Parts: sequence; structure tokens; C-alpha cells
Amino acid sequence: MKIAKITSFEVLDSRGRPTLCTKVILEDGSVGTAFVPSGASTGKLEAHELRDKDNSRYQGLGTIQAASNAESVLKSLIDISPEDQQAIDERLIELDGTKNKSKLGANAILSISLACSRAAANSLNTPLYEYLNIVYRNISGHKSSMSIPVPMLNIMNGGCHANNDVDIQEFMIIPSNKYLFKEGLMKSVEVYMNLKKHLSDKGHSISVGDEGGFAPNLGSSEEVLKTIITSIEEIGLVYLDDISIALDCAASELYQDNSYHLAGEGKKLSSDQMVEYITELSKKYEIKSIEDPFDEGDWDSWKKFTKLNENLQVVGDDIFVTQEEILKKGIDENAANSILVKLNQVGTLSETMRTISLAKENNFGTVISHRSGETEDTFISDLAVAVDAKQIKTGAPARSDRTAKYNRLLIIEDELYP
Ligand code: 2PG
Ligand code: MG
Repeated sequence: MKIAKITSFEVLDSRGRPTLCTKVILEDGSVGTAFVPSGASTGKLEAHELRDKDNSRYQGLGTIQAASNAESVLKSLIDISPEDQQAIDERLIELDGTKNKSKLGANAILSISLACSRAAANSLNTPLYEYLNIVYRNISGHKSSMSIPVPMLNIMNGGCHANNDVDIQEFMIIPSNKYLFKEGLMKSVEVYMNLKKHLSDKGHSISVGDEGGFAPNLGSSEEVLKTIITSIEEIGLVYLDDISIALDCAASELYQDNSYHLAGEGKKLSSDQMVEYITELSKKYEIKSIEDPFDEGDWDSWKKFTKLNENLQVVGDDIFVTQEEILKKGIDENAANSILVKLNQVGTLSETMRTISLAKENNFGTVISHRSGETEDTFISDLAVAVDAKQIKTGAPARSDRTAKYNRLLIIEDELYP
């Protein structure tokens, strides 16, 4: 089997910005389509998202060049079976030839990598999660089983995902793993519904941020945490037993001139003070998981914090950017105990799977993640199931770009456990 055709063009993401839609068509007529997501609080070492910078279109954000690059690789892929994901990805990396995929664009490369796996799964008439599980077993050498991940739902937005006065970017709820996926999702949605009512009754705004979470001006992170806990308890659920809280501080966005600027709270903290502040906040509110509490370059704080908070899930996003080499350093230096996994931070499916495999071999948790700029593509739901990731974060239970992922998991749960 060979790839017969590649087409790529611009579509819109959830922020209304252009992004790529790429179709890989095989000789037998099977088609695989993939959309590429896009971040706002991006890590410096992420693979390069190629934008046209032509200000006469989409304020310079067009992706026509990336689309044309995606189409141009066809002739270099026709000697490789689309089922050989590693060989496809290696050829794409070779053709690009740069460290950060800036020549073809990581968006162009990722769209082919993902579309190719979908086309192969369709050609074999296999559900995507099952096909990805086979690819993951081959790449990792692990006898990995499949499971439905626990969702982390971002119900209050701040930072650069909203224009309010809350410094921390994401306040997420996590249903207990005693629940089936569909039950945990339902409980979480009930909290989200009650939170909306609660905010509205108090005269707060119920408009939402980029990931579908509410974004009122509550001024301080403690106020947000108290409001969420009240919304959980008001409907008869037990905080921690039924629903816990996770945070993504996205602290690289707060870090400037060696200090953390918490503008909403009117605080400017040194690294040591930030370690203290985050440690106290997590202890006081019994936070279960905390992502990017420090700047991606502030490794000393990461190490101190992880050591001080052994029972807390400490997740590295901007610091590891889904890259195997950086994760290796993080594992060696005990800079965290979990990794956030985003396909477009590295740019191919096989590299993403190698990073996941390294994490698992070292007892690092893996959280599969969406981006703040998303599309209706639900690839990450299948990926999370395929690699037995345990957790997925993909926004609030609102807006189709977010609910599509949860709905896909409901479909997979129904197929796997009818
Ligand atoms: C994050 C993500 C997703 P962005 O920081 O974890 O929630 O945001 O896509 O803007 O990097
Ligand atoms: Mg993050």
C-alpha cells in the first residue's frame, strides 16, 4: 500500500485563526484527515508553527505556505508504507532537516503524520485507538493495554486564555477514578452547571475563556478555588472524594526579570517566594495536580518544589515541550513527576509516542492535552486510550472544540465496555 495523494488547505480553529487541514489518500481509496491545533502560552522550545506573516491575509497568521509544504512531500513518501509510522515520520524529519521543524513547519509535518495514521487505520478497517495502540506497542516495545483516561476539565480560565484579573491560567476539576468515564464526566458537568448558576447569582460574568471555562474577575486564585469548592459541595458531592482540583499556572507567562508577576493579586515574587506560595496554595486547598508552577527555565524551583511535594502530581508542560531529550533531563534531575503531552509541541506521532514511552518507563505520569486553539479533531482522545495515558485535559465541558473530545471518549467507552 502506498500514499497516492496529499491535499492540504486552511481551515479555522476555535479562536477563528487559520490552521491546516491535511488529507492523506491511499492507493485503495482510504482517506485520513487531520487538523492541527495551536497554543497561546507556548514553550520556547516547541517545534515551529509556520505562519505566512503576510499581513494582507488573516493578520499575518495564514498557513498557505505550510499547506503547500505538506503537499510537496508526497513524492518523498511514496516508497514508504503508510503503516510504517516511524519510517514516515523519520522521512518527514529528514526532509525538514532543522532541529525545530522550521523549514517545512511542524504544523505541516504533524498534519501528515496524523492523517497518515488515520488513513492506515481506515484502510485496515480498525478503530483509530486500536490502530494507535499497535503503533505504540511497536514504538515503545511495551505490552501496553488500553484504558479510558480520567478527564481534567478546565472550568475557570485566567492568564493568557482570558482577559480577566486571574493570574493562574487553568482551574480544572478531576472526577475520582472510582467513577466510570461517563459517570465522572456527568458529575463534572453538574459542577460546571452549578458553578455557572453560582457565578450568575452573585452577579459575576458567565462569559467564557478560550477553553470554555468561566472567566469572571474574581481577583485572586484563592477566591476562584473557594468558588469551585462551593460549587462542588452545594450539589452534595464531597470535595476530594468525588471531585478534586488541578491547576495549570502557566508560570512562564508570569515570569519576567527573574520574578513572578502576579498582577491580579498585586504580588511580585522571587523564585523562592514562588515555591513557597505555590506550596502553601496547594497544601491549603489540597490540590491534586499542578502544572507549570514555574518558568520553563527556572529548573531549580522545579526541583525544590517536586522534592517538597512528593504526594502532589507535578506536571511539566512548557519545560519539557513533549521532547524526549528534555524529558530525560527532567527525569534525571527530578524536576517533576509527570509530563503534559501535546503532539504539536514536537511535531510527529512517533516522537510523541517515544516521549510517552520514556515517561512510563520512569514512572512519570502522562497527561494527554489539547491546545487552547483547537478544532473538531478528536485525535487526542484516541491517543490517550491507545497509550493508556490515565489522564486527559481538554477544556471545559462546553464549546464543541472541547466537548468533541469528551464525546469521542464516550463513544470509545461504549465500544470497549458496552
Ligand atoms: C496549556 C495549554 C492547553 P496553550 O498551557 O497547557 O491548556 O494552553 O495551548 O495555550 O499552550
Ligand atoms: Mg500548560
